[in-house]
This record gives sequence, C-alpha cells and structure tokens, in this order.
Amino acid sequence: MFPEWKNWRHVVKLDPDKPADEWLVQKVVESGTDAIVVGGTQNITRQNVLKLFKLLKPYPLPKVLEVSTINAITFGFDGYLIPIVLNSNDPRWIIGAHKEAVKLVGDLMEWDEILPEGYIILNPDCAAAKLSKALCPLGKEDALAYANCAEHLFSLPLIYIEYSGTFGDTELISHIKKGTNKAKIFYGGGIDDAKKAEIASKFADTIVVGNMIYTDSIKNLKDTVKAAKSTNLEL
Ligand code: 1GP
Repeated sequence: MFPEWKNWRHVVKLDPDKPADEWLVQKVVESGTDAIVVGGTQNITRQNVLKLFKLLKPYPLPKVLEVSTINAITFGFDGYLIPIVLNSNDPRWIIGAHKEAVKLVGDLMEWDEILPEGYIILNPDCAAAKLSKALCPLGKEDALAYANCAEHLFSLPLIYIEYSGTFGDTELISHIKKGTNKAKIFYGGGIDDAKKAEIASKFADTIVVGNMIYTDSIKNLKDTVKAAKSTNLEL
C-alpha cells in the first residue's frame, strides 16, 4: 500500500543526482519531516537511486520514489509517485512514457503502491519545464483550469504545483487551493527558510523542500518543518 499521505504537511525531496551521505540523511530524518521523496530530473540512474535508498533504508520514515524514468525504477520503496505533467506540450509526459512503462513492467506493478500526481510546472527555467516542454508561465485562471481537469476529468488525488528553483506566486497557489476540493495540493519551489515555509503552508496541503538540503540553508530545515506544522490552511 502507498503510505498514508493525506496528512503530510512537509516533505523533503532528495535528488539522486546530488551528493548525499549519512550526515545529510540523518539531518533530514531528524528534522521531523513527514516523508522523503526521492526524485529528480537529470541523470537519474538505478545506481544513484539505489545509493540513496540504501542510506534511507534504516529509517522508518515513509520513503517514496518519484519515477521520472523507467530505467531507475528500484523496488523496496514504500510507494511510487507517478508524475503526469498536465501542462506539457509533449504527450510523452502526459501519457506516452507511462504507457511504455506499463507495457514493459505492468505485470510486476503493485498498483496500490502507486500514486499518480498531476504536475503543473510553472517555472519555465527549471529542468523539468524544459524536459517536458511545459507551457508556462501561466496565468492563475489557466493554472486552475489544469487543476480542475486533474481532479474532475482525471480523478487525480494529488496536484503538484511545481516552481522548482524559485519561490512561486502565492496568489496563484491560493487560487488553485480555493478552486479545488477533492485533490490535495502539493507545492514545491524555492523554500529555504521558515518564513517561506509558513507562507506556502497557508495555501498548500503539503510543502516540498528540495534544493535547500544541498546548501547552507539546511540549517533552516527543522524550522521549515515547524512552520509547516504550526500553520493552518487559509481557506
Ligand atoms: C523540486 O518542488 C521541489 O521538485 C522543490 O523545489 O528544489 O526549489 O526546493 P526546490
């Protein structure tokens, strides 16, 4: 079963392409974050995913793999997130790669370990936007329309507002949160201190921190967790 995820307020995303060691993993685990997502866009190989998995294995925290390439699927995680890039201009990232993966390894897949996520990528400069040819930037009405398609047409349980590398437009995030009801809203991008974590946690069910782990800002990690957990959603 995919771990219980709907009450997660704070998640750390670890990139297999970036250096990690026991010290870093311990910092992440001790921060009090709700879960660890292993995922990235560039140079994701089975080897570097496995390396991270081994470092994380001793800890009981939920560990899920966000699958961006079939070549790096590694068994043993507690669950698997499957991104569907709603605003991609290339069907490969909406259904093409997924269909190929299911054709190849569908027989081995435990479907109840899988959680699909509807991505809306909003920072045109991030690697995922370039790779998926994301149609962005977007106005808040277009972004909400994608989110509404995700929940009402495709019944996706999770919408991921992705600003990777930069802090997003909080009015847009709030607009999506207020205009959706069934899907949970994940937000990621540019969070590196408690203030940004607090602001994002007002509008997103779950905040995702990534890059700060690999910079000096890791010293703020615990505070981002505290901020996320002590902030109420503004509805
Ligand atoms: C990346 O949304 C996450 O997929 C987090 O973004 O690296 O900017 O924190 P940052």
